[in-house]
Amino acid sequence: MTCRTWGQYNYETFDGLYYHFPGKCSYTLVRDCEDTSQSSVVIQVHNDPHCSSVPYSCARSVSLFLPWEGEIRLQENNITFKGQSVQLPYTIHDVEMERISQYVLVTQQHGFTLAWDGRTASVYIKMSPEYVGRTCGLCGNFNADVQDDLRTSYGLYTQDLALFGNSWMEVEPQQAWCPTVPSQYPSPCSILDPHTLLKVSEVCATLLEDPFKACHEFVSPLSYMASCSNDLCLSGPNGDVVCWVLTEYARACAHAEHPLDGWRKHIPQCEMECPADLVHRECITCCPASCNMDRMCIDSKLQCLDGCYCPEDLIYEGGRCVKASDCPCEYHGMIYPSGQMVQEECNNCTCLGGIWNCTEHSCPGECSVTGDIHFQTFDGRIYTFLASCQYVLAKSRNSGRYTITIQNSPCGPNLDGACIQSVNLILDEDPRTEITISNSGEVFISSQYRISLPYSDEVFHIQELSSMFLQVRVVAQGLQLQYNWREFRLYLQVDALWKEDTVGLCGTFNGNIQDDFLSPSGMIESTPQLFGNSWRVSSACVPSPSLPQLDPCDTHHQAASYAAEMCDILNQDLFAPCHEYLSPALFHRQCRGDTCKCGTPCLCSALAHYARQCRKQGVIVEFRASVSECAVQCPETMEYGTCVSSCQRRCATLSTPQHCGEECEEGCVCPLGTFYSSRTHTCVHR
Ligand SMILES: [Ca+2]
Ligand SMILES: [Ca+2]
Repeated sequence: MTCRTWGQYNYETFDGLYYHFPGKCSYTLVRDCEDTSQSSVVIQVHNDPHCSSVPYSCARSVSLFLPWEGEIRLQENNITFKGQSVQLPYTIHDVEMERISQYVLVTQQHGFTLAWDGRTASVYIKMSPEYVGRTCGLCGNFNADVQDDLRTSYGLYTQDLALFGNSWMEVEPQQAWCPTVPSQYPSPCSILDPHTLLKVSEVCATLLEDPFKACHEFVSPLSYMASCSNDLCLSGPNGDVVCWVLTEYARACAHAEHPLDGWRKHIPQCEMECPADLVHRECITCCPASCNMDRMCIDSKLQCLDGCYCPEDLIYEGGRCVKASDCPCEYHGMIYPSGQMVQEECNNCTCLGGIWNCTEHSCPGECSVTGDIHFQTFDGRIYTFLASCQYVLAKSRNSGRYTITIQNSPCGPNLDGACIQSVNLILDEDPRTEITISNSGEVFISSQYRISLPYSDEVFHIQELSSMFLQVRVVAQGLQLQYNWREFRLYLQVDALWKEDTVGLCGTFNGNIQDDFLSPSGMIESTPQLFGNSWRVSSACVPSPSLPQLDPCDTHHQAASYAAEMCDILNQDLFAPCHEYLSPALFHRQCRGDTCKCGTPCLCSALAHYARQCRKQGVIVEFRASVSECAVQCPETMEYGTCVSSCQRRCATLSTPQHCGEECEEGCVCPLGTFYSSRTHTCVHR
């Protein structure tokens, strides 16, 4: 069932015919002779043209030619694909390569498994049942008939091993001419003196005794005794070769599902030392238990491999042996040990033996409006729309319970940008519960009364979360706004209860990114322009024309190199820890366009926006400390943080407790243990 070749010149066909063929060239081991389209693998072996005495120490390599893909070459411990060195595990289309103990295993589903032991240059090939009756080469026709295995490449059946073997010779490019093996080549033992010959047969007779006897009924020792004499006649009846020939029989037993466990203990010179943690095993399954759940075990795999490996009840993982319950988990390319918890949005996930177990809460949604002017919907669609009128950002689709609008106007030196003039939030369509925030951070209630912060009533809690962010919380409705008016960044969070019930520029909050461009008329619009204008409120304002969007760096090319250079920070080391979680590509594009239009303020806004989204993934990037243009000067006695809240840090909160959420944003606040005094405008101790 397994075709094998070892010690350069020993071969056994799939159907169990052993022969010794001293060819020193390249030969086809297996190919599909019924396949005219040449769409299956061809396996060749390259023997050492200069091999003289000890065949086991001679060079050897194996090639697998994958149709339409190229050549995999195995030589000692090196694996190359199309000439390039590859690291295992490695997959090429449906061919997988991995390392198990000292073997390299190449597996193709519905094809073959090839095991390569680079140390002894042994090859073991098992074909899947699809190949019955189809193969030819030095491995013979795989059809359970040992009689038809010696078939030449031109279809002649022969008993002449030289004729047979030479016919499968392959010419390697750039290789010197290789001599054919002469007909009636002598046995390696024919030149030995009778004394040595006797010694050889004594050593090889070991295979007839215990512990090998236990396998005789499953694997005949005769052909292995023949290979033993051939090998020992070539290299002398002592030394490592003795163990190698015995190992070969033990392997054949293991491949036949009758591993000779512990045979090496009976023959001390063949005992194997293993690295710490590992033990020597006769039968490591070719499909060992793995921490990685998506493994497939297929029928063309060999039964067993021998070598140093983890004890049976442990899993080989990251160079160590671990219990299944200790398997680590992967998250965004990072490995987490079992028991570790990570947060994904509002859910906690715990690694349990290689599997993440997550809570299943419905999470709030967040929409953002940043720069000039980029939107990210609740479901994560990102688009740019030069909104210059008043628009519905988000509202309840089924009720009038809340409506949030933004009022924009053209801005920038050339009036080619759009800026938020005010943000408006109205509950139950009632002007008494209406909040307006101006573009200078002033807050009005009922559209007319300016209020001072912090402000709290039964409905609204409004405060400066930090020196940079204003926050409006509507606890009963599950709504929150964080607005940095200096840096044109607005974040809107809505509770999971608004799922399936929001529309507007923030999109339909339902987990489906495809339907986010829903217009008030119920159509799903195709472009940001059509979609954006459909949510225009004021009829006094002309919709922005649907012109093709120009790259701002073409119209402001004096700023283009500055923008390119500075925004590239997003792609560099400073932000690298975040790249795995959130690709910087889109943020970079937005940064570049905005910075071309309005320079440093837009640059810092764009960097700060990406840094904030990274923080939400748990990656803190303190970019303001490294990018001096964006440094924040805190008022005296205050300090800067990337995630702060001033909520409990005001003198007034000492007498009247505040409703504080868990939110934080970047900016300056009073250091812990101090409180902001509205009288002195500084942080003071209690
Ligand atoms: Ca056959
Ligand atoms: Ca949606």
